[in-house]
Amino acid sequence: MDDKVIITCALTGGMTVPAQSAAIPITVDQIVEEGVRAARAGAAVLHIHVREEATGRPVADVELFERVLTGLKERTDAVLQPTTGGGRGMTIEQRGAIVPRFRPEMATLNAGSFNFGLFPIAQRELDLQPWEIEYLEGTRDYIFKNTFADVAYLSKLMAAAGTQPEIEIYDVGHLFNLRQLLKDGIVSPPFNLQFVLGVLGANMFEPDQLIHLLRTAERLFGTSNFTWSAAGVGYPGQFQVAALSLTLGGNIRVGLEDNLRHRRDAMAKANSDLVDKAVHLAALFDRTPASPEEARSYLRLKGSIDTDF
Ligand code: KMH
Ligand code: ZN
Repeated sequence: MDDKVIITCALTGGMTVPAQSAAIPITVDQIVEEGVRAARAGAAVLHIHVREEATGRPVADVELFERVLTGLKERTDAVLQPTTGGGRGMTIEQRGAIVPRFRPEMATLNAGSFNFGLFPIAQRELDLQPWEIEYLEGTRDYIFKNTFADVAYLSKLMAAAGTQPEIEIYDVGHLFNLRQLLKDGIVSPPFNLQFVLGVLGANMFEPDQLIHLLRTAERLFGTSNFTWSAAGVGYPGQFQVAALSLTLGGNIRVGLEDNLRHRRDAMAKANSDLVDKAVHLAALFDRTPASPEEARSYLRLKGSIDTDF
């Protein structure tokens, strides 16, 4: 994979509210259209959340997931990776329901609990709906709960469904959590890790932080026991993380779930703007986007045929 890079596009999600950008896909049709365009632009993996269609509020509605997953599967071969992280206010059962229902090739598995602060967004000059203010302000008292019991619960669902977890690591302690889960036989290598930097309450992006995460994973698990990708939250963090990940030989995640700008002075008009920029950046490092089939082989996925949607 030296000359390839797996680009994941996180299309929409619990990190943002609709008032921040008209480009954030809300309805099933919008999410599907955005996913198709992102895949055409070079994303091999589509990371998926759903939103209540009337309001844009992040929800864990299985019926909405079904419409998005089937809509995307009809039109793209990209790996479809639904979230089990969800958004504020969802129980672990609600978050995990997509796994036995759809038996996806891949789903996210968040490796630790932490504060998840979105409240600074409520201080900006935005035309926020009352629910958006409540959602953002409510994160002053929000813990993104991923206890050992939660991870074990989701991990068991994924093992039974043949779903490969993408393990989200936001801070170095999450790697030590993973080591304990490994010792307890709850997860097994090789792991697919996603280092996420820039969430208020976990780790911010500094080059040393990403390098420390990578070196710690190498030390704990051995270099051949995991693949990795990195995701930066916000701008310019999303592309700074991508550039460092490309430098270090990792894969990258971009998308409107985590960042709304594709240049300092320009909002992205679509997820594909962010994927386009990632493809151009990768080209500077002599890397071209992996195809969905190449991603499946590298990430050891079972294939889209063996899913229930
Ligand atoms: N938006 C990321 C910071 C998940 O969906 O499981 C969190 C995320 C986790 O994408
Ligand atoms: Zn997500």
